[in-house]
Amino acid sequence: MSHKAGFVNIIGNPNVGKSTLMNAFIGEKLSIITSKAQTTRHRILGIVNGDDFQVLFSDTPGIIKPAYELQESMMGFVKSAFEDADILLYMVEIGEQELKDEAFFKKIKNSKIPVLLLLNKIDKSDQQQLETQVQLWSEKVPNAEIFPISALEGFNVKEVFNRIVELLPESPAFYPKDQLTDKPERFFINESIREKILMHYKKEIPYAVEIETEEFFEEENIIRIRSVIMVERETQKGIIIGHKGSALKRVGVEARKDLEKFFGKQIHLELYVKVNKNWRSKQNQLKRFGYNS
Ligand code: GDP
Ligand code: K
Ligand code: MG
Repeated sequence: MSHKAGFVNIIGNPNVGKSTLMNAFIGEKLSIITSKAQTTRHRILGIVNGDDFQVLFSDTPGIIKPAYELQESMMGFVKSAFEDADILLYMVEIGEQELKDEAFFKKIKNSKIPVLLLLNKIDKSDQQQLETQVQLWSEKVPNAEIFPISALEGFNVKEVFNRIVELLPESPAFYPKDQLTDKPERFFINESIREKILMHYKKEIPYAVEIETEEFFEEENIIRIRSVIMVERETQKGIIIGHKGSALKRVGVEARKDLEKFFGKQIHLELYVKVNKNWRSKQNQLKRFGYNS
């Protein structure tokens, strides 16, 4: 029996819905989603297996102009997404004009591999606007096949998936067929905690935070986890903890609920906060958190 497999990379501006789409394809919450830009910091692989195919999706951080070391590294993940893909999913949202980065836009237009342009969030548009946008994008990126979709409501997601499978090259599987992702369990723990911090704290706080899971003990009926929330300054530590520990407690409770769903087991989650001065600007610290190869 012939077998198809390949890498499919999802790129686009921040907040257009890339992580929502990847989770819709996978059927699991692999990639965290919030309404804030820069929610996704790493390149995350999501695997969909069939009897005769394997699709390897990469969710990437949105395209931005790097302002500090962490962002430089994030854009490295986006660049690598161009280099090893078999199919590109270029996602835009209804009403968006064009990619902020001219160089990326050129790469997409000159792409040697198939490009599917996904016009997302059409649940927010009417027929008239939709037609205008499809026309606009077909002129801007003539090499792309255009799919209007709603990643959130699942509209046309199946059709896009079927087209992807059609376009996949003949190849054996790259990963075992029961594998969902290339990231270790600790990664998802860290990301669940970071998602709650993105949701509940304002301004700079979420961007100054990194999570490290120090302990992961799986017992028969429970998983015991201890994670540290790293911040850059003493003042941020106080904010994370909140009045009598109330803010931190909320993060812990909500993250635990998500993790119980993800692992299908009872979770005991212990969180504490530590100051790690200016980690975002230090190469060695970024390496430790997996941002540089
Ligand atoms: P990313 O930054 O490109 O990964 O975008 P996310 O997947 O994190 O989504 C950003 C925001 O857009 C979130 O609030 C999502 O719920 C929302 N969103 C994603 N897809 C859709 C969609 O199809 N329709 C609507 N209305 N909102 C969406
Ligand atoms: K986002
Ligand atoms: Mg994302």
